[in-house]
Amino acid sequence: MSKLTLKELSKQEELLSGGHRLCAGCGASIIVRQILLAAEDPVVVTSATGCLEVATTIFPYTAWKVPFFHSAFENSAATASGVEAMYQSLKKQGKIKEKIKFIAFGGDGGTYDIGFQSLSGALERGHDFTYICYDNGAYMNTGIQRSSSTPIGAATTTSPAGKVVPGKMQHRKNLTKIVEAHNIPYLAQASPSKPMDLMKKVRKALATEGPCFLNIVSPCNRGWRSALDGAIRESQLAVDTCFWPLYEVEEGKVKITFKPKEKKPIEEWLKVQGRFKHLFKPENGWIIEKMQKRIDHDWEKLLARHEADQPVKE
Ligand SMILES: Cc1ncc(C[n+]2csc(CCOP(=O)(O)OP(=O)(O)O)c2C)c(N)n1
Ligand code: SF4
Repeated sequence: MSKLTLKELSKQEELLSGGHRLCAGCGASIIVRQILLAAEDPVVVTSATGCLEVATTIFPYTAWKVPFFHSAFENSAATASGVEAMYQSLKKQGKIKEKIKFIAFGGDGGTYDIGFQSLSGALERGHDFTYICYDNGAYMNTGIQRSSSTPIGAATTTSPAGKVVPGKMQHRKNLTKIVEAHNIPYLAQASPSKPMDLMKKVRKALATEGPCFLNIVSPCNRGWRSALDGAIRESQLAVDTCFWPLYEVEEGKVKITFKPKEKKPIEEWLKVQGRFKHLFKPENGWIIEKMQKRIDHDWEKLLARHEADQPVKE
């Protein structure tokens, strides 16, 4: 694994071409470009149905300059497993000499919910691949329905804020923690607002033998009801409020890779998104409090694990 430098990256070809149909300002395309730039070896990509797949592979066109498999909504990980198993067999037979790496993509709907069984199975079988969830917190492609990743209080088309409920009533699922329970060699959370951190994690994951997992916060201006040019600002606010901590778990050891100098209150992230507008009415303040409490609790736990896992300085 070679060292990542901006100079080296600037010389590389972009492997997701422009002209795809993702919305202007969509976080997913920024994430994919960063990932493909970080990959050192040739990669084969699979992707679950969702915005990323639908908007980059409109027949007869493709925006991908790497081999790409469209799986069903529920089985990006199973598809990657099959391709990886075939590669191992062809390598054994001497029919392939080249080193190839495998990346499976899924949105949060295709990962936290409907593709969870295929992800869990592939992680348990130990395939040599990296699964990447671009998490925009809802089923965006089919009209912004709530997923198990949708934050508490968010208005979506299936958890609309109104007289009956003030948005989604449940906390989001912590999938990164659930994936960790599979005891895989490497997993991390990343954000496109910290590209070097994100790309280092991608490089580490691809260089690691066995299953790896990255969960990446992915702003969606349609679903988040936010500014077209807000993706980087919003993903950084997610990090600075510790809604989306940047950390990795390598061989079971936790390391926080970015600690905000000053942890911002969650309101900072909420107020730039129209999907949380109603939370600022006095009668809904309790939801913000509840969310803040959960964030504080999770962050304190993560800090403690980080401290416990750092090598003792001599
Ligand atoms: C089995 C199945 N159920 C439902 C659908 C319809 N469908 C296509 S994309 C999508 C939402 C995808 O959401 P997510 O994975 O979060 O990705 P995003 O669109 O947000 O990028 C749904 C429900 C489908 N293709 N297959
Ligand atoms: S709806 Fe959201 S996730 Fe889908 S392409 Fe548009 S900005 Fe991206």
